[in-house]
Amino acid sequence: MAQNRAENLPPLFDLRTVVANFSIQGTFSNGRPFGSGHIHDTFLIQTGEKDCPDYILQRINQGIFLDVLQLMENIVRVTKHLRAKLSTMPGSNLEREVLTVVPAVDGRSFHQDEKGNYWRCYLFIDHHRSFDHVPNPELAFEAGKHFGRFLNLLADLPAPPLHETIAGFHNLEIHLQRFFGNLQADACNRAGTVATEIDFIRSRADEMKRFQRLVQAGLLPLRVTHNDTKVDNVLFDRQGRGLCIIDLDTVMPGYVHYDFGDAVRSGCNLAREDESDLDQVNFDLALFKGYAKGFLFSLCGCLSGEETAHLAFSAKQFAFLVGLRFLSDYLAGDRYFRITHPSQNLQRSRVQFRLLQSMEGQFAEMEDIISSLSAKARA
Ligand code: ADP
Ligand code: GN1
Ligand code: MG
Repeated sequence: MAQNRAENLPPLFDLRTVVANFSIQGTFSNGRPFGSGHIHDTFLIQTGEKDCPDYILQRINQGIFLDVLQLMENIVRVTKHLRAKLSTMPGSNLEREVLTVVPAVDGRSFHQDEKGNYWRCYLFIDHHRSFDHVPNPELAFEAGKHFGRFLNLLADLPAPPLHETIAGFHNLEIHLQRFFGNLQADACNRAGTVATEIDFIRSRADEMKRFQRLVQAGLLPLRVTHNDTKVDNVLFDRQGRGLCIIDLDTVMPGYVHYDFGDAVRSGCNLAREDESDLDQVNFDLALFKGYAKGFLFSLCGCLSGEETAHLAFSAKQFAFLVGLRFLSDYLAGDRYFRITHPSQNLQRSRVQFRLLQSMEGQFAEMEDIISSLSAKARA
């Protein structure tokens, strides 16, 4: 696993030299850290010429993505498929609506430097807007519509199945085991400060395993899903229309609930993901309705009754799962998620657990929203 993410900040790289290994148009002018992703080191590379594009350069997190060749093979397959499908739709702008992998000068989809770091490069999608939580139901609708459309477009991705880039990524049993292992090891002597959160986890673990039981019973179809639908992984255009789904590292076989649950727990929380004032944390039903409407609009007729029946639950499941992962990482010494201060992962987990409580208080309404939207979609 990666070294402590705080100690890992900010590594100094000779970005000009790294960029020279990619087939970019124009010349390197400057590079700076970009975005708020928790996983990779991401840089915006600007070129000196007005008529040349800018680029996103990423140092891939090898502590998390253990097989970079498989990772990039997936991304190349997925982006090619999306591009082929969009190219048949009039008015599509392929360079803005799909990630474009910029090849290395040796033709590969990545570059490995002399220290062993893996780098990749994408065309920068400029003039976009991005949100940590969606500001209004109209944008929530757009985000839902776009993530739903993404699933639709990938539904006919030809065999073979995509590689599983992170084993057991959303498997709750695995994350619970890892959590209790980290708790027992208590490598950083932090367990004493999280008694309330441990009780919270214990009191809900069995309910949350419900989803795993459905999977084990074979009741849900395996699809190609994005699996990391945090709402800042959809870029919007200036008019607030969904533009491009990014962060394709975890596109692999999964269940529709992974994409719905993760988007809703991130997008419909009125507070920041690491908000320290927990009273700011609230799950917003109007945003939820907007998102669900957009998602079901795109997937109209594609989902089974069993799938829609558990969509509302998936929001709770993901608030629990992501909160558990943050707390687990806090106990392990912040090795997975990038942090900017020592208690950030603890704070993040508290936000998810408070969000889950907020969902619990409104769960009947959440279920009603999904049933009435899916009844309308069937009508
Ligand atoms: P992480 O896995 O660390 O979240 P992402 O691939 O999501 O990494 O990239 C981090 C951030 O960089 C995104 O949230 C977004 O702001 C920005 N970004 C990534 N790719 C692009 C792109 N092609 N064009 C514009 N911005 C991008
Ligand atoms: C990570 O990559 P990013 O920052 O979009 C994580 C997600 C978590 C999210 C929590 C590969 O998403 O699973 O839900 O942080 N991605 C990976 O903010 O672990
Ligand atoms: Mg991201």
